[in-house]
Amino acid sequence: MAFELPPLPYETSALAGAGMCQETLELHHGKHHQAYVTALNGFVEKNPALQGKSLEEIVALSYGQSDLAPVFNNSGQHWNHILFWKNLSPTGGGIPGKLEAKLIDDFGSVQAFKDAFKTAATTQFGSGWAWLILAADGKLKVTKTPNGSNPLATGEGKALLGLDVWEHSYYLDFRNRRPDYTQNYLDKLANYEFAAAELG
Ligand code: MN3
Repeated sequence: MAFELPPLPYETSALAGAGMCQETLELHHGKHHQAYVTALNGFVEKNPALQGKSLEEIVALSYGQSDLAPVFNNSGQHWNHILFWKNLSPTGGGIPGKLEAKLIDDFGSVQAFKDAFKTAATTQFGSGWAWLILAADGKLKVTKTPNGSNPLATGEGKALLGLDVWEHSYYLDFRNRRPDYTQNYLDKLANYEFAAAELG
């Protein structure tokens, strides 16, 4: 069965008031994410070793394999964007009490978490992602990965929030200002309700 582009959980115009315009979502979801899905399906079609495997299995088996780098890049980006759309909300920015308490426990304060996330997002050189993960030791941590990689591949932990810092995700709304895009995400777009639910 071929992989498919999941529908957005909101209208393409829904996030405009929170700093992500309709054109950004149309291009990012309809063109960029679709291109990863199409490319991945092409690789699966040509490689029997990938057939019948789940997306997570393909990410895991292609990670670090130079001959499978294009498979990893496209499967990783498909996985990352599935999470990314769930991580955005027209009414984002509000942190539920359960998650707030854990952020304070593990980072010292909500501000310290936001500062760490902003640093990760802005110091990722070139394309990549910033993450809030639940690490194996039970603590929340902020990490970053290049290009299509993610915490599933690296085994660092369970991804709760992933912010796309490829230029295609912010250039129409924030031009070259990645720090402003990241700050806006943390304050207005991030779906902390989703992250709190994933905490379990
Ligand atoms: Mn993207």
